Parts: sequence; C-alpha cells; structure tokens
Amino acid sequence: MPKSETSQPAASVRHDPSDPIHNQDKAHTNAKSDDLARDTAPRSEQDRLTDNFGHAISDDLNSLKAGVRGPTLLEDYLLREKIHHFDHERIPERIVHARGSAAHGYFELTESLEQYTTARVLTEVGKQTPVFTRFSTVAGFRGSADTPRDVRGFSVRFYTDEGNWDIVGNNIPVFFIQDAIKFPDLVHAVKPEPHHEMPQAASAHDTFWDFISLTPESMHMIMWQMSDRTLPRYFDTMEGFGVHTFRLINAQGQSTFVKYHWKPVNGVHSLVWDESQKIMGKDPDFQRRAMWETIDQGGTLEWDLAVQLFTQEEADGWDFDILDATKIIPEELVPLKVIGRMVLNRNPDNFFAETEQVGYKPTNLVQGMDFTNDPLMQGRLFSYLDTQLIRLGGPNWQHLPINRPLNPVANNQRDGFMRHVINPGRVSYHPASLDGGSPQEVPRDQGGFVSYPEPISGEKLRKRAESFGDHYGQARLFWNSLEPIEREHLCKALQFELSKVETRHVRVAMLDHLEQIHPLLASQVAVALGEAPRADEVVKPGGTADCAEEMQLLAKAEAAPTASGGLSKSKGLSMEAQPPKGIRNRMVAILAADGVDGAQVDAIKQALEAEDAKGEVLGQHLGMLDGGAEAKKTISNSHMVLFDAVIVPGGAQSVAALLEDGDAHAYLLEAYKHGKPIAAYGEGQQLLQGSDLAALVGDLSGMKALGILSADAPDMAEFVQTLAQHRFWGRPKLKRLSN
Ligand code: HDE
Repeated sequence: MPKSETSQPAASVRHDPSDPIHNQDKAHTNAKSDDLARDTAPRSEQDRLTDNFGHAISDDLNSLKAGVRGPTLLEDYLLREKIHHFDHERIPERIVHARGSAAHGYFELTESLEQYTTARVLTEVGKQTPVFTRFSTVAGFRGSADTPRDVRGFSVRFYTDEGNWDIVGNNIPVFFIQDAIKFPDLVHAVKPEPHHEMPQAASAHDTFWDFISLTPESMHMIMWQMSDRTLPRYFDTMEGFGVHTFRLINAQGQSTFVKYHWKPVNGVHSLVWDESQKIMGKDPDFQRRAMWETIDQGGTLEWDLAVQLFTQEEADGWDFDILDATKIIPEELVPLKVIGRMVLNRNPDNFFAETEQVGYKPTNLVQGMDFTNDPLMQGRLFSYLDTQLIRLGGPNWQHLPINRPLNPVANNQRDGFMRHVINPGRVSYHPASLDGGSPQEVPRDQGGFVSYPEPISGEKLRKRAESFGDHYGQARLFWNSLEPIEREHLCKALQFELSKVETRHVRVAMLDHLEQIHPLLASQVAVALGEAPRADEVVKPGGTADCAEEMQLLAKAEAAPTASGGLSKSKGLSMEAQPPKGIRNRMVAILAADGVDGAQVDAIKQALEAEDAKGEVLGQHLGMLDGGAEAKKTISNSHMVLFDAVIVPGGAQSVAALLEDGDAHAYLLEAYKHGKPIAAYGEGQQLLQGSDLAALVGDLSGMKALGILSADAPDMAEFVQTLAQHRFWGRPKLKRLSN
C-alpha cells in the first residue's frame, strides 16, 4: 500500500541546507528588511505542523472518513480549513502591469537638493534609504512572458524616515494620452480583444491600432513604443522615468519643477524582435530569472537617479507644455543632474507577500514635494488608491508589511476588513481632548505636509489647453535622434504590428499619421502593407529585400521637429549613440562536450567573473564533462537567445562532437543573426570553420571588426572589449535563413 494511504503521520521534512532558494545571501539587511522580519515566519525552528489556530495536526495526508473506503465526514474541519484557504488564495491581478518582478535595496544620496526641497531623502547626503522596486510589462496577464514588445513599469518605493515616497514610472519618458479620462479606453484597446481574449501581451492587433489611429496625441509615444526601448535586454539595461513634472518645495516655500530619470549603470541595451519572440518560448521568465540569479549570486542591479530642475519662467519660454505627459524636456534645455544611486541587492522572501501585495501610489510623496496639474497625473492620484480596495481587499491594505512605512503611523482611522492594528482607548476622532488628545497635527516647519499654494482660478470646463496641441513635433525629434539601425528597427516594428491589423482603414489611417512624422517612414511601412508609397524613393520589401538598403534610405529621412525648444535632435534619446559601459551581469554561453579543455574554460570563466559577467558551460549532458568543466545547463535545454555572446573553447574531442551536433551549430547561427559576439579558441576554431554559419557566410576568420574572434588561445581583454559593444549590426545578411 502506498505510504500516503496509511494513517501514519508524515515524516518531518526539514529544509535542505544545500537548497539554493534557502541559502540566499541575506547579508544585505536594512531598516525595511528588519521591519519585514517582524512578519516573516521562522523557517526551520517550527517543526510541529498545526492548523491556522495552532492545533497540532497528526495526519495531514488523509481526510476523515467513515471506514477506510467510506465517504468523507462533514466533521473534518482540517480538510475544510485547508481547502477553504486554498480556494481563496488568488487575488485579482493588476488591471495593468500584472506581470512584474521586484527586489529590495537602497538609495544613497550623493548630491543634496537642499536648495530646492526640505525632503530629507533628497538632502541627507550619504544616507541609505531602503527601497523596493518592481519592474513590469503593461498589457500581459500575470503569467505572461517577460519579453513582449511593451512599455515597462518601473516603480520605486523609498521607505524614508518621513513616510513612503513612490516614483511609479515607466521605462519611457512620455505617455500615450494627455488626460486620465482616456486611460480606460487605451487599456481596453491594448488588452486582448474582449470577444476571444486574443492576443496575449501584444499591441499588434486591430483594437489597439484603431484607438491609436484616432488618438493623434499618442504619436510621440508610439515612436518610443515601436523603437527598441520596448524590448529591454535586462531590467538593469533599461532607463526609468517619472514621466510627469513634479514639484520640489524648499524651506522658503519656493517651488522648483522636477523630472526624474533612472540611468542604468550598465548602459541602455535592448533585445532584437526575433530574439524577444524566441525568449518568450525558451524562457518566459528570462528577465525575472536574470535579476533573481544576479542577486542570489551576490550581485547587484544599479541605477543613478538624475533630475531635471527648472523654473516656471524657463517653462514659460518653451514651445511645449510641461504639464503635457506626451512631451519630454530635451536635455539640451535642462541638463540632467545625477543626485544618487539605487542598488538592488536582496530578493524578496515571498513573491506573493511582497511583489504581489505591494501597492504603489503616486500620492506617496513626502513633505518638500508636491504634484502639478498634469491632467494625466491628476487622474492617477485617484486611481492607485482606488484600485487597491478591490485588489488587496479593503481599506487596511496599508497594514501589509510591504506597504507599511518605517516611521510610526498615528491617526484616528479605525475598523474595516482585515484591520491588523489594535488601537486601544476610546478616542477614534479628531480633535479630541480625551485620552491625552494625541496624535496632533504637525506644522510645516516640523515636517507636516503642506500643499504648494499655487494660485488657481478658472472656468469649470472640459477642454484641452492649446499648449497641448502639437502631436507630431516631438515624434519627429525622436526620429531624428535615432541612429540608422534604430530607425530601421522602428520601421520594421511598424511593418510587423500594422501588418497584423486586419482592418484596412485602420492601417491606412496609421499611414496618414506616419506621413506627418516623415514620408519616407510612411512609405516604407506602406509598401510592406501593400499600400501606395508616400514618397518617390522606396525600397520594396520581399525575399531579397536588403535591410541595409532600407536603412540607408531611412538614414536620409530628416524631419522638422516642433514643440522641441528649437532643437532638431536631442541627446539621450538614442540608445546606440551611448558609449558602451562594460559587461557587468552579461551572460556568455560556453559550448562544450566531453574532452573540452577544462583549464581554458576555467580561465575564460574567471576572466568574465573578474568583470562581474558570467560564463555558463553548456554541455551535451549535465554534470562534469571529461576534460574538467562542469555543465549546469545543456546545449539542448538552453538557447542562444538567453545569452549575450558565445565562446567555443578548445579540446579536440569536444569540438569533434560539437561538429556533429546540430544544436551547437544553431547557437552560432543565432548569435550571428542577432549581432552578438562569437569567439572560438584553440580547436574550437574548427567548429567555427566547419559550421553551418561558415557554409552560409564564407570565411569567418577575418571578421574581428564584426565581433567574430578566433585565436589559438583566448585573448580575454579583447573578448571583454568586444562584448562591451553588445551588437555588431554590419554583418552581411543571412539570405538563406528565415527568421
Ligand atoms: Fe498606472 N496604474 N495608470 N501609469 N501604473 C497602475 O495601479 C493608471 C500611468 C504604472 O508595480 C494601477 O496598483 C491611470 C502612467 C506602473 O504595482 C492603476 C493612469 C505611468 C504601475 C493604474 C495611469 C504609469 C501602474 C494598476 C492614467 C508612468 C505598476 C495596479 C491616468 C508614469 C505599479 C495598481 C506596480 C499601475 C492607473 C497611467 C505607471 C489601475 C488611471 C503615465 C509602473 O491604478
């Protein structure tokens, strides 16, 4: 009889000390991790299994029955309690940004903003403020993949001494709409279509583009969305933006406007579309896993916080409105000032309790800060509080450990579902003289929050300001600022997305908008859709169409920006134009089989680790390979798209086996196609020379400038420098390999 059918109690299972999940580096504690520890259940000390009221359980594997083969008894309260809990373990997922991952860390201020604000988090240089930061996609469900073409959420909560401060931002500095009243429509349009709930986590469908084609204010955002910005490689290779204009208030009560920017220390890098799509199948948790493993192995993810500070007088001189969230403020008008660094260094202990239950809200500001009248932001001020009522089940969601602030909460609010705090005494109102009369209001000079007394008057109306009226000017500024390869990718993204739209008039309406940005761009998209070109010159798509030719054409397409402070292009918008910043947290595939040169593999791995990058041996089988390298992944259970580069080390027997292994050949083909560095050392060069790739491209030995390295022994300095460049776009196209 199987053991589970006996009435024997289960053997007590202690946690396995070699289990990596339980051995996370918990060295990175801070005030918030100590606070969370108050509610974190001890792991190994509690051996006795109990129900939720503390009664010890003798058998958790068999329900209470009338006879060993008889019906289950209603009396079985243990069965009912367990299933009751299980039945209610799901909460509604976020209506947007459902798919997300988060980590703990700290923010350290390096430059005081004392001249501009009294907020201590922005004035106490050297102080480390605990943070909890969540990255998300927007459209997909909670179980969707990490890498669709989508805007990414970038939410940072600072647990400051003066209460929580949340910057609930995105990885794109502008938004689709100018007014919050359009948000439900935007989200309904992009989400899976309501009749058949397709497609998942994708904007390439009719309802999205129908809405967009009727919403010209979205054109600037559309350019960002169709660029490689919506395909970040890792979380720590994407920027973050507060998007709206906020206020800082100094000790004299003066207001300065501020925009927030997160700049990744590792630089800004993206996937290519073919790679993104493959990753969704090969490892839908790709970015989540990369963050988890980096931190679990003692690494960090880091961003600098930069601000743009400006006055009302400066804003009055610009040809766009600082309250319009579809506009950036070009760095040439207001330079970025780096004021501190965020370091993420600790994984959550429990995904649900922390990442799922965190409720960010833009109204979490501390004294010395305030909002502006941006009509998009004004709607958000209501929405985030409202949404938690249903999602987290009532007005006491602030009590949840991940949501409560570090400083004490004291007020006379009481009751409601799931009240966790026991408030003694008879006073539940304010003002009160009973029970000592506390808590008392706090004057501004002692840290009480006071709104900036901006004079306001006006007629009550539903109208958009004329200063919000330019919808194409900054779209052109963005286009002009891109490098040719980025323009080519943007054009290809539009061709892909709009070719998925089944309704012709929607496709044509979008071409009309694109024409306003640049006729050459509109033309290249038009011909892919089978429509008449919008310019004289055009590169026809098709089996032999050469992207390089299309790229050359698009490179010539200079537009005439407006609403851009007189600039024709702006720095900081192109990712390609930014200089490489090293290889930290990059992952390199090392292809190996039995007989690999283990000493060479060790040297390669050590050289990568010295730069905080990682070499992963992919064997033909798991475990120790003859020759002395350990494979923790295999060539067939992994894929090139999950790595940033590939190395074939020496070892005659290993290389002979790889030459016979079609999957190994596929790594080289994929790396080549996606512009990633390829290196072969010693006998490894034979794989390169005899590969399917060489059969298609020809001799690969003289292609160092295109990121293909080969040598008798590894030159790791050269490899590191090559990897730092990420992609080599100029490689001849593989005309005989389809995407
Ligand atoms: Fe959000 N947004 N949003 N949003 N948003 C939510 O709040 C909303 C907007 C952003 O990691 C929801 O707690 C409205 C802009 C992020 O938990 C909801 C409007 C920006 C996250 C909501 C916007 C964002 C959200 C859903 C138009 C960039 C994930 C769950 C006025 C600056 C937060 C939740 C997390 C989440 C409403 C527009 C960023 C429904 C009404 C603009 C990063 O309240």
